[in-house]
Amino acid sequence: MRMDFCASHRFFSAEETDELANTLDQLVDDWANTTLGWSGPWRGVYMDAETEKKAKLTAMHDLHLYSEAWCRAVTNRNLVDAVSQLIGPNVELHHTTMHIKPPETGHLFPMHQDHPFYEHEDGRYIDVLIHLDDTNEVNGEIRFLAGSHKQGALIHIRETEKGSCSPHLPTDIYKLEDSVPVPAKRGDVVCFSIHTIHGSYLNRSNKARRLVRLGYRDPHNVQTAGQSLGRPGLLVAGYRQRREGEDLLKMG
Ligand SMILES: O=C(O)CCC(=O)C(=O)O
Repeated sequence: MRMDFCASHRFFSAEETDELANTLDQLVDDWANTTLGWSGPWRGVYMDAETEKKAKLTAMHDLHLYSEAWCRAVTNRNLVDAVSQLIGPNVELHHTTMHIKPPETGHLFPMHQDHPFYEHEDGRYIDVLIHLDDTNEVNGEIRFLAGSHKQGALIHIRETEKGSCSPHLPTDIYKLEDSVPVPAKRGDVVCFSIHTIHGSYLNRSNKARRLVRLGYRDPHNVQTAGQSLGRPGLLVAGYRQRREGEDLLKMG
């Protein structure tokens, strides 16, 4: 699998994808939250006032702790082997996160790296998007800035005069219109680096656009801040090599 700035592939059969999609819908009914999503001045740049009030995101973390189908997905042998080719041989699952753009005004993502959301010491970290719907320019397919992972971790805007906001890159320098669309089919998997700059437009279709992000890292790539800091994850490929003086994992 070639990794320039992102790579796309199929790992799940139609039946497996149906099961994942149905379970996702159940998780939405039972557990997920629908909110305004990310905050920040970028909302006024990309949306008029009326759309901005309506734009929402349905999200939840760690689906694999709630569903056996998603637990099987994160340990899918072919998927894990592919991630292992990119950052292996040793691979640890860090998180899973559902992103659903509701119909008509489903949440836009300004250009950003994922690094500020779960900071790690180096680039041995791969994000994997599992698509549960076909994506295109109408429902807001994922878009990448080609070659951007080579810049490493960038400083993001996190504060405005109104207080803190969701990390994002300056909209006058990093523009959605300069990014490369990566439309996908239901069941497709798209992989990219924690340092790849990406974003997506609003969902303007009359159906939800559903995907789940899986984060995998080299177990020696130490997390320094953000989502699930300090929590050990499943070792899905290889072995957790013990470093000089390293203690056993702390689970609590
Ligand atoms: O769901 C999307 O369109 C964007 C997702 C995203 O930005 C992310 O997973 O970091």
